[in-house]
Amino acid sequence: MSSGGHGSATDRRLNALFRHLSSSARMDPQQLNSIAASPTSANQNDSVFSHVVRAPEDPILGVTVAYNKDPSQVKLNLGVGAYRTEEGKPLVLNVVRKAEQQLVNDRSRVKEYLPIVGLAEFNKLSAKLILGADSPAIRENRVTTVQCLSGTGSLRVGAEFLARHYHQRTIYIPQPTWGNHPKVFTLAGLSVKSYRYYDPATRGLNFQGLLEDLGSAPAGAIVLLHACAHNPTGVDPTLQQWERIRQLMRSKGLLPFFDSAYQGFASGSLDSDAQSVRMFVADGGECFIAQSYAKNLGLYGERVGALSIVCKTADVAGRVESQVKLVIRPMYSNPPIHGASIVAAILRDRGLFNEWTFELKAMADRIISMRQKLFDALRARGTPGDWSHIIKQIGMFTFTGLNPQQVAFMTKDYHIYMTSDGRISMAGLSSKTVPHLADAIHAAVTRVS
Ligand code: PLA
Repeated sequence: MSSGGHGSATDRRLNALFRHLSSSARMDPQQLNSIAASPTSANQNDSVFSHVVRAPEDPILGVTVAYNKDPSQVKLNLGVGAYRTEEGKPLVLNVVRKAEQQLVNDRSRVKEYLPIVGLAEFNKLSAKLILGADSPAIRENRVTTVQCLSGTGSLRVGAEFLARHYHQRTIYIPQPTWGNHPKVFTLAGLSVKSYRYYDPATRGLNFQGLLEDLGSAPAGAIVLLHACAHNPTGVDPTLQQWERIRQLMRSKGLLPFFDSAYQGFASGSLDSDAQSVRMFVADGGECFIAQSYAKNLGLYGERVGALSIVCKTADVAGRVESQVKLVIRPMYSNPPIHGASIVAAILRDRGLFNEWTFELKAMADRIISMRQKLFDALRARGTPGDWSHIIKQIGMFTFTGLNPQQVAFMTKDYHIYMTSDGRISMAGLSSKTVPHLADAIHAAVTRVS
């Protein structure tokens, strides 16, 4: 804390935290200062926290809170991206059950702390999964991988490292993006700007806007890229477009930070969904990758993920890892053992791995079939508008184009829960519930403008 550089990083973080808290509590800084200056209250029965203002629910996880409170029999939660079966039930993959059984049966396993960077075998196999088994970067020991708390924790640890050790503290995120991105990066001490990504007129990629915005970003800026199945739009660049993005970013020295939360969910293939990342690693340049096993292995609540940092040399990678450990140790000391052990058991065993790829493909295919069913149901009802984006978009979500009033109407009259930006989780839908959703969309579009 005594060095100048470190001190200013701390100040930035505190300022960011202050801005964040004062905006979410809707208080001006003076008000907060006066509260901080008078911690005790005149009345002994008053809590020292009586000034605390109730915060709004999270825009995504709060949808589930509202859904849980609704007593309706026909209610449907299409808010959070969580896979459901055709029966509308959460799914624990068979391969996960098998791996867990193995772990339970192995009496030699103990509950000791993991190292700060987590389970070594898990880290190695996670890097191979995203970069490819034959990746030269792995062979040359230029990649450091640390186990983190799912995708969110990996993003946060990577961002905190960058805020401390990287010369450019601005990160560009797509407009729109996952709602938690700006909060994670701001609180890590980075300054957040956005680049154009989605064009509401075409419901596709605003490629020109993207190139212009990244083209005018300052040299060295960090750029957040969704590796595949962009959330919330379901719109990904083509491979040719990725190549243009790569050339532009490398020519300007922009630093890629990939968020890979859906590997295998976009196409059903783990390798196809990693192509964007592998393209950037193949050119020998540096990049960050946050991986999540929440969706593709259905390990949501186990909080298992990894942060990989691809460096130019093994020597740099080793020093970077030593500093990442200093980020993690005071944050949560070391990561939990169970989820990472499940993943390692599956990735190390060819039989279990193959079984996983089948189950993953089945989940991806079910989501894709829901797209077709919903599209057909709207066509059959003659719902006004072009709904072809439902079948064109990729991954877990459809970005419907419904406005907040139409969403509120669908929740009130049809008990359908979704985020107010009109995003629906296709993974939460089933053949049985498609007609209800199509009725609701039809009514919203024809009755609410
Ligand atoms: N990155 C993206 C792009 C995501 O969509 C999500 C999860 C994460 C990271 C973080 O996932 P993890 O920490 O659980 O690994 N997005 C969900 C859930 C599925 C959420 O908001 O937390 C969503 O409904 O958008």
